[in-house]
Amino acid sequence: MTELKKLYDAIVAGDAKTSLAITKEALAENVTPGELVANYMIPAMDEVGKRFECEDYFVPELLLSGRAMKAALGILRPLLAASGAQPAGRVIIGTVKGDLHDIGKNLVAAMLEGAGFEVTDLGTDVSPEKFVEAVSERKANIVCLSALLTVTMPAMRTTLDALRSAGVRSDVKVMIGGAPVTEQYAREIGADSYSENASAAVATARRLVGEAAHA
Ligand code: B12
Repeated sequence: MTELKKLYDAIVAGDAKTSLAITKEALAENVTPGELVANYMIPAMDEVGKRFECEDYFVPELLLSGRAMKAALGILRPLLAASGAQPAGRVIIGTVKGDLHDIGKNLVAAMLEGAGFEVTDLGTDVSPEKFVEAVSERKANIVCLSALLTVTMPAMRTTLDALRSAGVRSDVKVMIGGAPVTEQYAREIGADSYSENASAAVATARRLVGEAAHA
């Protein structure tokens, strides 16, 4: 019987090879993808986030852990989709125009995916027009905007303006985040929510989809 805690340990240690191997072994032993994601992978990334906050971990460790998480998600994603479970919601995510930081955005995307959301990642330096196009095309429930530079934060406002001008603002919830972003800024620009980190983003995304369903 595979010791599943090793999956948690591999992600925290940034060991993609082991994370992939344990995931394969666990699946062969009929452990469900949902159990792996919820009980081992998300808690591992939470731990990685905590270590980064208290400066035990730095950017290289974050990247390695993100890669180990992605390696396991790569084989789980099709299984999660094939399990027939309805996606928890459709999410568009990207780093706003002018900004190339993507480590945090990738973590948010991976956690949302792990939590059963269908995620379309537009990458970095994404123009407002590209966000609008993706929201309309994918019929997204939520659009997530990331910014790490104070000088690129205004692009969040511009993106919201573009969603309004295109007449799709009321179709989609807007969640924003990134180190310089605050709850107050979210209110100021008329976003629906702000989340401080990737695990909070999952809880907020679930709440936003629930609110939209009851609107
Ligand atoms: C790594 C890094 C880089 C890398 C980026 C690599 C990559 N692929 O992302 C490189 C070297 C390319 C880089 C470049 C630059 N950087 Co830089 N960078 C950083 C650094 C060290 C870490 C950022 C990071 O990845 N953090 C780890 C992740 C996990 O945390 P996070 O991004 O905050 O994400 C978490 C939350 O914020 C949240 N979150 C993030 N996005 C979203 C989105 C949503 C929707 C939600 C809900 C939540 C959420 O959840 C995440 C996970 O918990 C920071 C310093 C720091 N300590 O933050 C500087 C920093 C952000 N960079 C800075 C600067 C100035 C630059 C440059 C302008 C430097 C230069 N002169 O060229 C360029 C800009 C390039 C550009 N146009 O974007 C400054 C920004 C200052 C400011 N306030 O504007 C910082 C703060 C460094 C500093 N102290 O001066 N950088």
